[in-house]
Amino acid sequence: MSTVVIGAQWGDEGKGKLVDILCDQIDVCARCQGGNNAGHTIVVNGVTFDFHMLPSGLVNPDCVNLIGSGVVVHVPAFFNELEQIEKKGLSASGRLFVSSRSHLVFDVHQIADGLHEVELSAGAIGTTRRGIGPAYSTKATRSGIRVHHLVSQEPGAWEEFESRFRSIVEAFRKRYGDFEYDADAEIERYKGYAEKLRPYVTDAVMFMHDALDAQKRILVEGANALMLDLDFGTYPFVTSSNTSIGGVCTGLGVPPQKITEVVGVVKAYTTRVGAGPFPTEQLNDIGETLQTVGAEYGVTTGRKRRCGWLDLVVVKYSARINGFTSMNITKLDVLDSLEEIKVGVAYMHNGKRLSSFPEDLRVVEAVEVEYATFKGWKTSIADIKRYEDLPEETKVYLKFIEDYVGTKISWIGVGPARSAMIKC
Ligand code: 2SA
Ligand code: GDP
Ligand code: MG
Repeated sequence: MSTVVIGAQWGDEGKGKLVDILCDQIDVCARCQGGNNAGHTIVVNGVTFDFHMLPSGLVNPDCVNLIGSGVVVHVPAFFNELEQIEKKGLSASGRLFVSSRSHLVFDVHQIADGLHEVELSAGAIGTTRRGIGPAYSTKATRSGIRVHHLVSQEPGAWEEFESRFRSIVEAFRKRYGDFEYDADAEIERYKGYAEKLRPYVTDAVMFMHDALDAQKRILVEGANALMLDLDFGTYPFVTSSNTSIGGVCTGLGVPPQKITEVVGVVKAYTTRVGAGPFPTEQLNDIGETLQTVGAEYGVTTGRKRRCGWLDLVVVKYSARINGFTSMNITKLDVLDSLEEIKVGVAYMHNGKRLSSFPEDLRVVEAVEVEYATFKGWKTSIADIKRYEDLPEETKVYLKFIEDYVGTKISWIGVGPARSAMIKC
């Protein structure tokens, strides 16, 4: 049985918290795409954990965790993050693995990420500058370095690593001109990392299929979200991986039939970090309230997140592509104080109602959003544990979402803590 958790909007819906809750009944937690651009905050017994590259399943001491082949791995960040969570009392010993097929992100990719953003100037994507785009492009041009290249003990392997590495640096120098980067020192540093990383490395295809054959309960933790998908998001204001359901198969080497559940995580309003169109954005008091009450800051970069109303055109588009079998509505408590709550239900363009999310960003920028308006519940729902106990106005809001998307709500988040989740 495998369950996939995917963000339905532009990220930061609260996937980490759901993954943590589900991991109670899970044997294996796997990441399939992205890198340390992800940021998942999990609050357990008052302790806050921030995960970037490591799977959130590490919070459960019985859960084995995998960084899959589709993930791009910055090795120094991997060890840094490991050290941070170990300081908070978690042990990853014997239950954290990295795919030998994962591509490596080097500091030179991060430098290139920054230089590219500067070059784009006003058209910058607003990346996390973690080198994600450059690392995936190195992979796509077949010049990349995979984990096995680094840790291999086969004759000639280290020489290949070195030569591939120098070619990567040279290519970026050709592209961006000279920049400060000591390639020799980096190669030396990676000699040490090869030894340090080797115990974590595994053949992730075997790992996943052994787990499936043994009927292990598997959870795949999506990073980023559908609207940041390289193919289906608001291109080019997207990340460089497939954040949609397809990324699970390509990133882990598992066939689609093995995916039994796909939970779409939907924030009760919408946020976005970085540039790009955002039809329901509220550049006013409402946006400010959502930002402040929802504490909407990037986990990786600390950037303020842009905020707006829930956009069901986006959620429906996301549900179709990902095949959500149910949804987790999160951060519903953030709407507690609002007099009225709006929800985007359609896009109008040149007097026509669009039938799906448009691919052309000029159109996305130009659409007029049609809203449905709901009465706010004006009371705290933070301590509510059962669906039946929610205010009537809240139930009306939730029912509308379910009906519009055509997918049932299985979980409702009413606060950041693990305990603040209603199971429907
Ligand atoms: P990148 O760095 O190449 O993946 O950036 C490309 C776009 O993808 C967006 N992106 C994200 N959006 C939301 N959350 C992300 N993770 C962090 C978090 C972000 C942070 O959890 O808060 O700390 O700023 C994330 N990662 C990438 C990014 O904003 C670009 O629009
Ligand atoms: P992810 O990237 O989807 O895992 O989400 P992030 O961790 O980046 O951002 C979600 C933020 O909202 C985190 O700070 C969570 O602690 C917090 N959070 C998650 N669920 C809820 C909820 O139901 N209510 C409130 N108030 N906060 C939540
Ligand atoms: Mg996040």
